[in-house]
Amino acid sequence: MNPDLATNHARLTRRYFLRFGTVGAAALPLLPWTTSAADATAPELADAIRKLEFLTKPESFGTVERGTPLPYTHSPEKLREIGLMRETWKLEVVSDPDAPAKIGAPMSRDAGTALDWQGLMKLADTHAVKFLKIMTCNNGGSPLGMGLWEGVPLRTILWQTKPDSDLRRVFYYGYHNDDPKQRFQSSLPVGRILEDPPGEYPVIVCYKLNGEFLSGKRGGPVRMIVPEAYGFKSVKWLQRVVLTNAPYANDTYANGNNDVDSWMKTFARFVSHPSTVKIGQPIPITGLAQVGISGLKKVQYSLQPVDQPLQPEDPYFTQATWHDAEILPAPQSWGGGLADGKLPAGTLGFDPVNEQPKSWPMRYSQAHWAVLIPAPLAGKYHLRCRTIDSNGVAQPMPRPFAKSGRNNIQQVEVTVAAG
Ligand SMILES: Nc1nc2c(c(=O)[nH]1)N[C@H]1C(S)=C(S)[C@@H](COP(=O)(O)O)O[C@H]1N2
Ligand SMILES: [Mo]
Repeated sequence: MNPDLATNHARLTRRYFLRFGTVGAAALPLLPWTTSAADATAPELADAIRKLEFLTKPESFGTVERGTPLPYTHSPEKLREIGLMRETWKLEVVSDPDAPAKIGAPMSRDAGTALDWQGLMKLADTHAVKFLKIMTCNNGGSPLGMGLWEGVPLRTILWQTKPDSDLRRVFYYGYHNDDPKQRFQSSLPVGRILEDPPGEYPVIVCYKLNGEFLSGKRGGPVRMIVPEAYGFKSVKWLQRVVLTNAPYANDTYANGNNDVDSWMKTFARFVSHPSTVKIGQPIPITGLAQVGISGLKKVQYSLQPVDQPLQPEDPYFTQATWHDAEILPAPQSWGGGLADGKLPAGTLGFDPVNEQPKSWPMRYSQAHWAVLIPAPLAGKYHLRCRTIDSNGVAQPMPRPFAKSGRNNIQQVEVTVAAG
């Protein structure tokens, strides 16, 4: 790459980010991020950053759903009958007849011991937790939405069944029109439910997204949320948990050739970029990075003239010239429809006193990033972005296989017009 471009880039980046963190929030009442975006040298980038919203409004989420009809589209009478309204919802937690776990107190509809909404809310009074989690389909090109999820740890409910022995795995599924072919199920090792590795959040039986009760479309009244996993583990319209001595996964997604034991991966995507700029103009770029199990150290971009292709034997573009973008700090206003844009007190991962994140970026969440690319020569370019995780590994390594979560390097075309 043109060495002038690199030097120029360093200078511009320094100037651009000189005021990073020094601009008072008071001076930027409308900006969700306290960054150098207010710098008059880059109004285009300031505009693009202003448009970023950290949390996704529930109605703006992408959706992956199955069912004919979709369960939440039934009439209100039918929804009441099938337990897809809060007043009639019930959760069964029972032993697997095919590989029984020994439990002392099954929670079943037949015995009248299933957990109902009131029971769940009673548990919520003392056990509710909330945390940030990005929802991503492992087969999707980019995340479906970023949420603040609230629920009761599944283990709190599991212990109520008085499990004794022969319990190795937990199967679970939701309402499926009483048609076995429509059942969408997932599973976890029981150890993951009973114990959270340090720094990890519990698997929750979830009833709120961004402070509001879950809509039917988002999986309400109650869905599972598995913090570190791709979306298929977070079963919607949850009604049945089966405690089993079976040692294997029975996930519906296993039938689709998916890796059902994949932690979320770290990868970058563009949010905004121009497709054409005039010569002499810098290129304002914004993006997001999903923060997977190995964290996020850097986001980088590369601008490669289309007529100077890289070696075909370098599918991950490791030989390209990569420059750092700026990872934005935690937002001042979280968006997503939260009142005042504020996260509620007690959100996991935040300091209870100063209400700031204990670390940033946070795993299984996202970070936004931005960069103003110095004006390049006229021509057509491939613009790419990638992450470097906290182990120093560049995307799409260390796990490049698509069926454990799609994390290919994104490429877009930008034209720098001569006249
Ligand atoms: N009951 C049920 N739960 C489900 C699904 C489904 O089809 N039925 N799809 C799953 C898949 S594959 C994904 S990626 C996530 C998507 O969650 P969202 O639609 O709330 O964004 O929901 C999961 N939970
Ligand atoms: Mo999915």
